[in-house]
Amino acid sequence: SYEPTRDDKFSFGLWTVGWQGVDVFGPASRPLLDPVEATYRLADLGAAAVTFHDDDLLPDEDTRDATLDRFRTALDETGLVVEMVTTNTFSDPVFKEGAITANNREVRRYALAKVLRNIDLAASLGAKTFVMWGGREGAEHGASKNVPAAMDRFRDALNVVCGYVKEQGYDLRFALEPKPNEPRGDILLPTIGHAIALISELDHPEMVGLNPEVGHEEMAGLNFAHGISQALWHDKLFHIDLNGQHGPRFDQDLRFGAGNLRGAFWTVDAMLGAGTSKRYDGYVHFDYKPPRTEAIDGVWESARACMRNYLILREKVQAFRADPEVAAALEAAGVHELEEPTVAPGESLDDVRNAAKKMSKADLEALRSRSVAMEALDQLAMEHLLGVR
Ligand code: GLT
Ligand code: MN
Ligand code: MN
Ligand code: MN
Repeated sequence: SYEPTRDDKFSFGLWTVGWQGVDVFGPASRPLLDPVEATYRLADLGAAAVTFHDDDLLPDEDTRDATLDRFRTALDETGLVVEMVTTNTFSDPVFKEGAITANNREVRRYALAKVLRNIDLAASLGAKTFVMWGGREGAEHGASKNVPAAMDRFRDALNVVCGYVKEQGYDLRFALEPKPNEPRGDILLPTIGHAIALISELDHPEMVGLNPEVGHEEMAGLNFAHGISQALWHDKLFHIDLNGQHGPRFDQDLRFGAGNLRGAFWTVDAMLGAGTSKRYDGYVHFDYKPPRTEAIDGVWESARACMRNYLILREKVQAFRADPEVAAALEAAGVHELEEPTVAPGESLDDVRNAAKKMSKADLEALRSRSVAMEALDQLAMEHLLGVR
């Protein structure tokens, strides 16, 4: 039936369905969508949670309190929760040259104050994750950005916000969202790997993880399933942004399942642990943009499709992992052998050297010409995905 339930923990950014279609070449193609109304609609469609930027929900001071009241009522009436909050440190031209890593110190302090205010709001709404996407942290010009100094400022800002959350006793963790480019020519922390490396330099590394987005890694030509698998290994997959992308080009933010469909299959497999016990158990969050061509009916259809495609792919992945022929193919490909340490406990490196020395020419030849049987394994996955198994 592929009907979402609250147990599926689907979550949407209010800016996703709320995107009016403004792009580099033209103005809005859709009218403004009231974020509170969007909350009711997403609940009807089967979502369990919503997320937002300060500016999505509360664009001006005059209406801030009234909108917050209406929003809290919507949460009460629908049972939806706010699971994540993020700060818009990219739209206002004040952030044109960066926010927490802008060269201009006044801008950095203004950005930090905006983030701190939004942390208080996130905590008051019960959010557990606070995303930081540094879309304007970066450069277009050589020599215009001292990258080591920018890393110092990034580190300092994260240390400050972590310290603040601890001091206030909030139950909130931070998730960095990497992106290689757009809107800046080159963005700092361009990939999952770069972000993980910065986290290890922090005062409270346990409080900071990642919010990887499918399209952002694929814009860099990277394998998203591998990226989140490594993040899981580091215990850093705090949150996720699911969407679709057709390879390295502008950020398409397609609905989940569109674009690289095989990648989406392996993404769901990785989220479910890829046959291991390390799985992602957070909210299944969609960050996409209903294409500018669509009217409001297409907006709701695309939101429905994100969840539906996830449920279809989850079923396919589970069938793949439960298929006895797949179990045999995994065995034939020696996949489980990798779980065995290369040097056994108690063995010395001389044991390893001696074992290598003892290998005959024939032993080596056998290894060189061995079957890895991976085409067969991959074809089984393909056939599950294509619906013929
Ligand atoms: C912006 C960006 C997204 C990020 C949001 C979080 S902002 O919409 O394109 O990828 O997830 O701040
Ligand atoms: Mn994107
Ligand atoms: Mn995102
Ligand atoms: Mn986006």
